[in-house]
Parts: sequence; structure tokens; C-alpha cells
Amino acid sequence: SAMSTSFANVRLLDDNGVPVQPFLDACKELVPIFDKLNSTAFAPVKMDFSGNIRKIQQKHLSSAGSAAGFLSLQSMVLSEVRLRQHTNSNSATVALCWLKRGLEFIREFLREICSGGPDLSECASNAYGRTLKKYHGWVVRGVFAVAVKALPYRDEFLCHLAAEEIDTVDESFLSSLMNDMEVYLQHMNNIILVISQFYTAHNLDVEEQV
Ligand code: EIS
Repeated sequence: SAMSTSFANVRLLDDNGVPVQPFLDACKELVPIFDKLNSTAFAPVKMDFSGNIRKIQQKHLSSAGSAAGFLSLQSMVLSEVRLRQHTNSNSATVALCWLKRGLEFIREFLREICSGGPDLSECASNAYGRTLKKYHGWVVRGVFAVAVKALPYRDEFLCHLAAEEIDTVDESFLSSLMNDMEVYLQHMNNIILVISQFYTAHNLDVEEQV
């Protein structure tokens, strides 16, 4: 299925550095899921998530080949800190902060699904309460409420995670998908934790609500 490889390819460097391109590629693999959900309710979420990816990608490309060429997400962020650019609204530091939060939401959402939650809206609401909600004011909470109502049934969603087109969910598909998802979650979680600890250690989290 689609869930088995991407974050497994993000191999941490010796200093726990997160290699930029494999990380961005793993994030990009999530974006087509929004298209399959086929509802405009997800447009703002997709725009935000892919906007974060694009911003970090641009920063990485613009540094390629220069002496400052970034080996890791952390070195990219620390170079902005040194230049006192990290709090600018267009910094990679801010983009990665929100991207990390989006990934934390996805992780919690998938965990809810793995532990059997039959109702995706409930899975999403639980995940939201544990992750993004505290950073959102009432307007953005409303955007979430609209997206959650547009979520499909569990089985339809699980079909979208399959590598090939499938239209029926049988036992063998489900058990291999759940297995892939557990593995995917482990790799994804390792990367998220490294980034989160880095943001905490350097006091880089954006604390204001949006
Ligand atoms: C940040 O947005 C920008 O990301 C950042 C910069 O512009 C900064 C300036 O303050 O703002 O306002 C955004 C915030 N982003 C702050 C909110 C957008 C709408 C979020 C609504 C909540 C959606 C929850 C999900 C709905 C259910 C989805 C179920 C999906 C199956 C494969 C699924 C993936 C789901 C991924 C969900 C990721 C949500 C990420 C939201 C992040 C957020 O709160 S910058 O931009 O620096 O790049 O310029």
C-alpha cells in the first residue's frame, strides 16, 4: 500500500539531522490523499499543508550548491536563527513548525483509525483535540468542523490509502494495510519526535493562536 515506505526513507544523520529532501518527499506523498477525498472542504487544509512543503522546498533549492547548502532541517532552521530571520512570517522555521503540527494531527488520526475507530469524524475530532486545536481560534476551528463533516466512511478512506485502485475492502487487504500503517506510524513518529524536541530545545514553536 501507499503507507509503507516514505518516512522509512528518512534516515537520520549522525547528529540526528533530518535529511531535507527525503523528508519533503515523504510529506508530498500525503498530498494526493486530499485529491481522492474529492471535496472542496479540504481545499484550505491542502493549500496550507502543501504551502508549508513548498516554502521549505524553495529554501532548500535556493541553498543547493552554496556553502550554506543545508544537510538537515535543523541546519536550515539554525541558519535562519543566526540571521534572526526565524520569526519572519515567510521563514522556513515557521513553515516547518506548522508542517510538524499537521504531521502530528495525521499521526493521531491514523492512530485512531488503527485502534479501530469506526467513525472517521470521531477519529479526526479526537486527533484534532490532541494536536491542532489549541493553536486555533474559533474561525479556524470552524474550517476544521466543515472538513470533518466531509470525511467519507472508513472503508472508502482506507481504499484511498491502497497503492492500486481497489473498490472492495476484504480481510486480507485490511490486515496488510493495518500492518503497513503501524510500520508507517513508527517511522513517521521517530521523525516527528526529533523535530519536536529540536523546536522545544530552541524555543522555536509559534505559540500564538491563528
Ligand atoms: C500557518 O497556518 C501557515 O501554515 C504558515 C503561515 O502562513 C502561518 C502564519 O501565521 O500560518 O491557519 C492555518 C494554520 N495551519 C496556520 C489553518 C488552516 C486550516 C486548518 C483547518 C484544520 C484542518 C484539520 C484537518 C481536517 C480533516 C482532514 C482529514 C484528512 C484526511 C492525509 C490527510 C492529511 C491531513 C492533514 C491536515 C493538516 C492540517 C494542517 C493545518 C496547519 C494549520 O493549523 S507558511 O504558512 O509558513 O508556510 O507560509
